[in-house]
Amino acid sequence: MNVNEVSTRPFEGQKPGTSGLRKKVAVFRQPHYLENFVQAWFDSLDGHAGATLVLGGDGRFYNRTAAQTILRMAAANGVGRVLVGQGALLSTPAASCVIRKHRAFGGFVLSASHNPGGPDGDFGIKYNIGNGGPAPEKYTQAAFDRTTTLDRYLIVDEPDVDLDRLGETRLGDMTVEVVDPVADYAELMEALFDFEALRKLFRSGFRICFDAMHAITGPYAQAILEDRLGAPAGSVINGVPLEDFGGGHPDPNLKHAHELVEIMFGDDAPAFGAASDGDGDRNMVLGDRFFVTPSDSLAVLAANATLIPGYRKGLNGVARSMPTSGAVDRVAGELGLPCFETPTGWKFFGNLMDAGKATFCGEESFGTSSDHVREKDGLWAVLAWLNLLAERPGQSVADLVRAHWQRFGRNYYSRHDYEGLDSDAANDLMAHLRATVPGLEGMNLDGYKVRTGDDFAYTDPVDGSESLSQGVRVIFEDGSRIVYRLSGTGTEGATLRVYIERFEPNASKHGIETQDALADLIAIARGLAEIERRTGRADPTVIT
Ligand code: VG1
Ligand code: CO
Repeated sequence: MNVNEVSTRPFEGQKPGTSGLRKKVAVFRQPHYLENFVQAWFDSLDGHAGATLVLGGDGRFYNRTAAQTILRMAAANGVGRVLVGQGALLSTPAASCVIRKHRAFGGFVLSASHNPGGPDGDFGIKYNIGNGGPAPEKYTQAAFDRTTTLDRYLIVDEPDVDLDRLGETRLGDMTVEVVDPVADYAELMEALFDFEALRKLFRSGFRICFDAMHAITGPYAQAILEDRLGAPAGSVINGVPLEDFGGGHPDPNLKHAHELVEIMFGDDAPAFGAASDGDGDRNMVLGDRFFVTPSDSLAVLAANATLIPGYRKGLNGVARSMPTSGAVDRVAGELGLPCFETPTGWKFFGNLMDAGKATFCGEESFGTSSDHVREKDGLWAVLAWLNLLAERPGQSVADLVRAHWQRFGRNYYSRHDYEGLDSDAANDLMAHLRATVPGLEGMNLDGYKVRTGDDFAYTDPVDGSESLSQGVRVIFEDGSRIVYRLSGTGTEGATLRVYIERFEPNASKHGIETQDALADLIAIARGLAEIERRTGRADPTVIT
């Protein structure tokens, strides 16, 4: 095996964000850029020599090139075996599944998730540890520290591996096994959900529309929903993964999944609609002319979990990210389940799930999953909803959600994103909030009395690690909240996220349009942060 030691110099800014390192493709294509980052991982990890790694990505532009580079570097760094998805494909939840099932040491997932792809789009890479989940902060910090001093990387001088043919090959002293990207994942889904009940549901004429948005979930949805469960042909739309996602923005929300939204809000809509994102970990759930907020989705699934075979015994607990609405907290309260509040990003759920403290976890950003893997899982959420609907014949998605509100109350909830802001202006705005919000305690803002104002800090209940400055919160006496934070996944300027929530126990007031129900708080949120004056933006770019 011919190992080359290539000399290099550190690149600035290789610090992983909320979910790995995300940059423009042009940045990743600079000579040595990807190699440096990957070498920093090998240098900071302990125990990968001779071990098994998993590799795959969402199929976006540069996915294949990056996969070949990582394979050559893995061989040079002494990795024993790499399981790689055919075509260098693996959805994020499938990568997590494969790592766990094959007891791999860890894995690299190539994805920039919901960010646009193509030569002018974004690329990304994240490292997952042996539990199948995103590397916690102590690992990402160590890898980042290493990027700042790196002066060489190791790579073998070997031809490309044929990643389209299933089976084993050698690359230097390392074994490369090309695996079916769908098989292990589909088998896991079959173990959790009542596939027979789902087949019966489709035989009864139940119609769905699943929008894969030309991203990675297409082959998974096709294999599971249409081939195994018998959903009518054509139930999966935009099912062929494309390197640029067909020019779209593979983010399953009401703005970007507009084709699905038109179908579900049009005449003769199917009973159920769903979409997933670039790497398959997000989901949006819709009923016939009805949108389910991700926070409500988590709460409804938690309240009804025992209807699903894999969760018949009940949940150990639930967890949500801090900005996610408190809808699931109410379910936990009533069912007597522990409920955890973590910072934004799936990596914070891993310890809770490993310790058996949380079974269902969710984020307001269209992420829901359980401890079957250690990532959020779009198709899992879709199958969970379908399983509930199969157990509640005659009830629509809207019926289920309205009944849920009636029982637990409704958390009106919305997120307002201000994208592409000047970074300095956005940082100043956050600094202003950090300085002023603690002083608001006890004050009355347009009829809302402030209970607390702080910057969210988290101490992991399992390993005691601390994460500071995870979002500025203004919490009112009636439980309403405004949360501000800057995105850690963008690649251009800064994105300010403002999360607004109000609880409404009274069922006769559950029919208000969300933005109207939150109008007072939205005005307070804009005023407190001086958004227009500081950013020049009168309105958000995306409302979810
Ligand atoms: C966003 C979401 C966060 C999610 C993260 C990764 O992060 O808010 O909830 O975990 O994306 O999701 P941020 O820092 O931009 O707010 V994915 O599907 O992009 O891996
Ligand atoms: Co994603």
